[in-house]
Amino acid sequence: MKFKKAIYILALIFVALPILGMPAQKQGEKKGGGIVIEPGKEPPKKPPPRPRPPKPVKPLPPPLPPLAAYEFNLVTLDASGRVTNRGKGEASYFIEDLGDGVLMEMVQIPGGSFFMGSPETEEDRFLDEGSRREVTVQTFYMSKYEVTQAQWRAIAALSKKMNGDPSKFKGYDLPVEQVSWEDAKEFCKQLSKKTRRDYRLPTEAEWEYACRAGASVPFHLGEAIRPEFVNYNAKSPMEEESDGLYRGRTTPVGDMGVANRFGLYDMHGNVSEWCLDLWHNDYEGAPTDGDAWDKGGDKRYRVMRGGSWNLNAARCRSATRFKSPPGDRLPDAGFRVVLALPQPER
Ligand SMILES: [Ca+2]
Repeated sequence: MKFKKAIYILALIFVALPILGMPAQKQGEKKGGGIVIEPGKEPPKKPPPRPRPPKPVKPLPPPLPPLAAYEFNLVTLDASGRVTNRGKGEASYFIEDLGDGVLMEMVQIPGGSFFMGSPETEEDRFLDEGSRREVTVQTFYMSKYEVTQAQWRAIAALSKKMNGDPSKFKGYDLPVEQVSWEDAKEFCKQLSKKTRRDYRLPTEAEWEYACRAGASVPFHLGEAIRPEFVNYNAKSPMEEESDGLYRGRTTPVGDMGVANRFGLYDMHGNVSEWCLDLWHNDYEGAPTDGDAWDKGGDKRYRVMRGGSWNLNAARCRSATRFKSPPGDRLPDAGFRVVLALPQPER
C-alpha cells in the first residue's frame, strides 16, 4: 500500500510541475545525481559502456640472435706499470647486423653489485667521484667496442639528421668522434628502429660497472696503465714519466689487444664515452639500481667516461667523471651502446 501511495504522490508532483512553472524533466534525465522514474515504468537501464578501442600493443622485439662465446687476452699491471699476470678470459656475445656487411658485437654483461666511485685513498681522485656507494646492475648487453665509423655510417644512412662522416680522424675501424650526446641519441634511436630492439646509451652506473668488471683498483688492468695497452696521453706533464708515448689521435677499436674481464675493449682511453645521465657534482642521492640519474643536477651537461687519447692516465681511471654540454662535438669523444633486459625468452 505504501508503494502505491508513493507512486500516487510522484504522479501528482509530475503533473503539478509544469503548472507551477517549473521545467519538467524528461524521462530518465539526471538531476542532482538521481534518475526520475515515470510511474509504472522500469527505470531506464544504463546504456552499456562503449567498447574501448584496444590499447596499442607494442610488438615484441625479435628474439636475440644466438649467443656465442669468445676468448680474449687479459693483463694485470702493478702500480709501476709492470705486467704481473697475463691470462685469457671468455664471454658471450651476439652479433647485430647493421646491413651492408657492417656488424656490431654485443657482449653479455652479467648483472651484479659493485662499489661505484673511488675510495678516498685513491691517488689522483676528484671529489665528484664520491661518496662511494654500492650499486646493483641487472644483466645487459654492451657493444664490445666503441661505435666505429663504419657502424656510424651504416646507421646515419637511415636518418637525415645524421652526418655520415663527422670524425676528425678517418677510418672505418676507428671510433666515431666529433659526435654530440644528441647525435649519439639519434644513433640509438635509428639503431632501435632498424633492429626493433631498445638500444640506448649506457647509464653512468652501467658504464662504470662494465668498465671495472669486478676491479676495485683504479683501472680494470690493475693499479696503472701503460701506452702499449691503452691509447692515452702518457707524455702529459702530469705523468710521472712524461717521455711516454702520446699518439695524438684515435686508434682502431680493440687494437691494443687486451680487454677487461667482461671482454670489453678500450674502456680506458681512445675516445671518451657519452652516458645517459645528467651531470651531478657528486653521488649524493644517486640511484643505486643502475638507472640513469636524470633528475636534479646540472641540465647544461651530460656525463662522459673513460678518458681519451688526449688525456693523462689519472683521467682515464674507472671512476673519473667528465661533464660536457650535450651539443658538444669533440675529437676525442664517442660512445658505445647498450641493450637492457628484459628480452623475450630464447
Ligand atoms: Ca673509450
